Amino acid sequence: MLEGRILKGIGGFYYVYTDEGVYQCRAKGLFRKKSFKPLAGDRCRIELTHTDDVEGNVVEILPRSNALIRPPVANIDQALIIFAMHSPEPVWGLLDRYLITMERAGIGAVICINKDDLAEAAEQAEVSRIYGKTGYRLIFSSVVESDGLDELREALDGKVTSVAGPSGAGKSSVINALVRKDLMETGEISRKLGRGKQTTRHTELVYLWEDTFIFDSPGFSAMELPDMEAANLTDCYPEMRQFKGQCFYADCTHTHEPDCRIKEALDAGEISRERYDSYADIYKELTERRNY
Ligand SMILES: Nc1nc2c(ncn2[C@@H]2O[C@H](COP(=O)(O)OP(=O)(O)OP(=O)(O)O)[C@@H](O)[C@H]2O)c(=O)[nH]1
Ligand SMILES: [Mg+2]
Ligand SMILES: [Zn+2]
Repeated sequence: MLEGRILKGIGGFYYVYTDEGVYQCRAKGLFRKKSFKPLAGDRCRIELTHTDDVEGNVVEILPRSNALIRPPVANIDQALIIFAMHSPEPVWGLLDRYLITMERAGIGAVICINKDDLAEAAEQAEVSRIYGKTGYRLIFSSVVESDGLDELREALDGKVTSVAGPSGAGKSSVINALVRKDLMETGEISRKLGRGKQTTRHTELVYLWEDTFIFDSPGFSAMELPDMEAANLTDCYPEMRQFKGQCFYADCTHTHEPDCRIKEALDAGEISRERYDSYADIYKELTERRNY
């Protein structure tokens, strides 16, 4: 019996990373019957077999510390959210939605803004202004110019990190640059659509170095908000959360009330206008959703 981590599940096979190497395994009928689906990142026990088509059987999935639906991964320590400065153009509202999902899941996030080589210094400063006060670590990178890679390596070291971001942002390219090998397939940006073409099709856990793994996943262009009360949204914006309980009204929504500490912070530049607007948009969406 060996213990390992599921790297990926494709076509009924599970590829399990162990100290002795990677084994191609089947999951026992047990899982199928209970409609339990092993996820990439699951820690498991395998039994080695000696049949022709498989090397082992996954006989047990160990308890998960967490699991996400999008991307479908288990046991992650943090999320790395990768957006591009250009090509595809960043949609910050989508980044905010992903951050909210991670806040709800209690998982820390690092923001990586890739393709820095395509942007002017002023554009980088603009992104820093919007996200610099959020408390999230913000790393600018360029695979083309090998920028920011050491900072990324440091942020990932010793952790299991899930990567997310729009198709074409350069998720697989960044992973290849980190391992200094063309491990993951990368794709072009469609000139006509101005976005990526979903080059990565499966979620896969990649071994980077000792105790350090990263998930590559297909990009997404929409992110559903978690099921939550609008009143809890402030908790999902770290730069707003710090002012909790400091508004005049205990149930202040920070949208129209007087003596609002969040509005004061906005005026003082402690919260960026873009992040505040994103809060207000999503707040509205959450209240409207509850009326259905
Ligand atoms: N200029 C520039 N291009 C980059 C950079 N990083 C990646 N690219 C290019 O962007 C394109 C898309 O990169 P991928 O790594 O396939 O993007 P992805 O996020 O994995 O996309 P999906 O797998 O579809 O989700 C490729 O043509 C890369 O060569 C960068 O830092 N600068
Ligand atoms: Mg990819
Ligand atoms: Zn308020």
